[in-house]
Amino acid sequence: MFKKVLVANRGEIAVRVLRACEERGISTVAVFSEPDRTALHVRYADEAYCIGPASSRESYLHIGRIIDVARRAEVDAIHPGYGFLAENPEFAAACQDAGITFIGPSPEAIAKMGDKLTARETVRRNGVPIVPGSERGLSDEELRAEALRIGFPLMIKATAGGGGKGMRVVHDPGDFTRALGAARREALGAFGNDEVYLEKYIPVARHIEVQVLADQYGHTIHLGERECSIQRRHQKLIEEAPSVAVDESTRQEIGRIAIAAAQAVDYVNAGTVEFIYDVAEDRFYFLEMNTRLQVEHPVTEMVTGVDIVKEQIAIAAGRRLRYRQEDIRPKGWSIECRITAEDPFRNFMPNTGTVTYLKEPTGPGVRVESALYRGYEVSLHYDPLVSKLVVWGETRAEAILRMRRALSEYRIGGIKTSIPFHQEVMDSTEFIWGTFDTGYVERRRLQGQGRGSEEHGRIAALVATLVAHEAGRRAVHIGGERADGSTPWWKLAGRVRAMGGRW
Ligand code: MV4
Repeated sequence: MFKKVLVANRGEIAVRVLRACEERGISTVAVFSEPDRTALHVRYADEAYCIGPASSRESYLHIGRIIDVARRAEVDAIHPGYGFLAENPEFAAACQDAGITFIGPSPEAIAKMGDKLTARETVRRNGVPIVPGSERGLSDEELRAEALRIGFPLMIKATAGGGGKGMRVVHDPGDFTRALGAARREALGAFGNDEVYLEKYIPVARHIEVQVLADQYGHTIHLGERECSIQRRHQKLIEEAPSVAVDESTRQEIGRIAIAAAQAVDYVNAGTVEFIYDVAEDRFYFLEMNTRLQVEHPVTEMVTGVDIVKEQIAIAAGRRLRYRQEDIRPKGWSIECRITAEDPFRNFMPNTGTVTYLKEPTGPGVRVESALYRGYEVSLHYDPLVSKLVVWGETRAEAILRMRRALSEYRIGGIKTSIPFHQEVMDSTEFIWGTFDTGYVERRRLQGQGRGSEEHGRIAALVATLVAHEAGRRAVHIGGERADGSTPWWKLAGRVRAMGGRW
């Protein structure tokens, strides 16, 4: 096992990885930018080194400085967390060249999945369903012909893109040529590469992803799915495991497909295979594979009992997977709310300030992954994510009720956070019944009353038990919402009676 690991990240994820090292008896090294000198990850690590000024380019993205510190501190391995250098094949290769283990997949696997056309083509050859679309190396003229074959609406996506960057929907054949030009220019500006491809557009979709783990000996397992459809401008806000849209046989099927996708690139370590679920057609398609630990990994940990970060370290150290697929038996339900330093009443405007008061929730089924402390200064240099509130419950309803309780206990003074947004979601019918799709956040208007001021939210959540647990079937829409998306409790009661449920 490694003796010393460097964590090339900041914030809550750096702390998360340091905790895994601590449990494995591994010494830890943190790196930090000048404004992060007093950050929690710096205090948690055994040693910490400044790697530059606030600018990420000059600190957390600076491969040379990080490798220098790793050499100086004589670490065996580097964990990249998520974001920053986590999916940079040059960084993974630079670690290798310095004789340091990169806790993640090979540079080749990262590069193959990072190029979205290569990823599509590679997984397709392994029997993975992909959205009907175009292949590589087509001229604008040939793409236009392809567009007519695929049909409208369609999407133009940047080959070097991913995560929603460089995407465009085209509804009308007359708009295609202009959109293609604009997409190419945008891709060139953002990624230095103007290659694009086409996909049939899926108008009503859910974002569902499968966690995989693969060791160095060809053993690959999946840990079930996460539902990530509650997002805004491609930033996920709430995730849960499992998904109400996935039944047991579908779970096994998309699990097998996720394993096939990973094996197509000889994947090693933890990764996530992202699917788009076509609600109208009831079909799953591969979208992309994220070759890193994800923000939302805790919900999978809560339902499977697997410590994904500790497994990542073991895999990188050459250990065999401790689990066979049959050992993975998800239990209960987990939900994560991303707490960001954004004002949900001002269009999620990022805000700055000093945390003047802090009381984080605890109690049964509550887990907080936080970088916050009293005196912490939120700046605009980095991602606004400051904390993740994760709950577990026996049923989805219990998880929702726990989240409501934990959100109401969470007190953060001095900065505005997204907590009021989460409180309203926990009261909304669409969320409680699980009938949402990726358009959910855009459709809603935040009411601004903050936490559910009425009893109906709590009752609605209780009622969800009958759907998620007792009825054991996919969510159904009940209708009758108020303008704020909540539902009068008597309508829920009537629905439950109609379903033959207890009230
Ligand atoms: C799509 C799609 C519909 N049709 N592709 C967004 C993230 C990136 N991984 C791929 N994404 C999507 N790809 C096809 N062919 C819908 C999404 C999508 C999305 C699009 C617009 C607004 C919000 C979205 C949320 C999740 C997924």
